[in-house]
Amino acid sequence: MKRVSLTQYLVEEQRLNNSIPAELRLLIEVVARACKTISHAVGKGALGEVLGTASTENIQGEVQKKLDILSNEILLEANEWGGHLAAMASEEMESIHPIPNRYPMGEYMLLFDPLDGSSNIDVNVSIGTIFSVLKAPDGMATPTEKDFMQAGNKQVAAGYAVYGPQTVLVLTTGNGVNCFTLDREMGSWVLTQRNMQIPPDTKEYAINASNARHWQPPVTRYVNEMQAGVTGPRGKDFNMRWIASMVADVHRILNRGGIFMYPADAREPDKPGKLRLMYEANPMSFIVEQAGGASTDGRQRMLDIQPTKLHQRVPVFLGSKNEVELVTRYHQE
Ligand code: AHM
Ligand code: MG
Repeated sequence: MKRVSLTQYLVEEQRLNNSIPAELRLLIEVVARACKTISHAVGKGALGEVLGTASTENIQGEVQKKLDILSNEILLEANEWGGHLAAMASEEMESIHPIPNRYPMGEYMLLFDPLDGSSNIDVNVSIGTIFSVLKAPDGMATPTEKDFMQAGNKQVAAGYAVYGPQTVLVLTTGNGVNCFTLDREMGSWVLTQRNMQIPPDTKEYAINASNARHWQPPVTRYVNEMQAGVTGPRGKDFNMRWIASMVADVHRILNRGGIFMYPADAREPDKPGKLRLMYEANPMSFIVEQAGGASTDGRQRMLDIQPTKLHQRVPVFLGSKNEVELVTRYHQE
């Protein structure tokens, strides 16, 4: 089998579809290289002294793990010097990170969740990195948080890496979704799945059911109907999976369908859900839509939401199209 590397894929994609200019290619390759470094650190585990908790909290008031901080630093350092970026933003940093003056400024802006699935780090369950790429607004001089306030439909690229039994990188630049597997011996990303497609129907759902008593009525109705199985209104049995790493749950859905939900609930009424719009929901929604799936906040298309805050939270319903449409209809009724 002829192996296609990430670099070859990006070059050919630019030649064929003119969709990946050189600066964006550099950006994607740099992010992919950083993910390789993170994968290496994750793989060392206790031997690399990377497990456990740091003594700090992030802007969301969550206790940071050592690997959260390390992964954030790896991504920042890798992306500062290339001249492809104007600024970065991350789940682990309160405000945006402009490119230091000593480097040239580029036209893209990068957002990331450096290590998604933090609760799984110390127990050797799949975790990952999520990233989203926006273009800097025309005429931007000094980047500010306001420049990042662009709807998800403005993303020019998005992707995630999963550090699991295999390390994979899933990528879209708006022309379908492709998956690359890290060849650990050669240190290279090899194209292993072209044009991933999410089947429109599914019998599998993912939600943290321990929050059931806090759900809003449309979510309770939707889940109850699935749980009623073959004798209920849906007329079929469903299966449930919850990895507690969005990257891993989404990766399963890209491979065999399913719906992933993290609704808003009554636990913390002033927080609309747990997941963050700009570096979790938006990149995943771009990927899911590019693979033929759908993504909403329960009421409207995720990618059309106009962000107002960098760390804004949002309810998430994404995956197989017909299921996302059904639960969204329940919210609208
Ligand atoms: P993180 O970015 O701090 O790791 O939090 C996001 C994660 C998602 O990956 C996952 O879907 C969710 O939180 C799990 O939440 P819960 O602990 O409620 O199961
Ligand atoms: Mg996360």
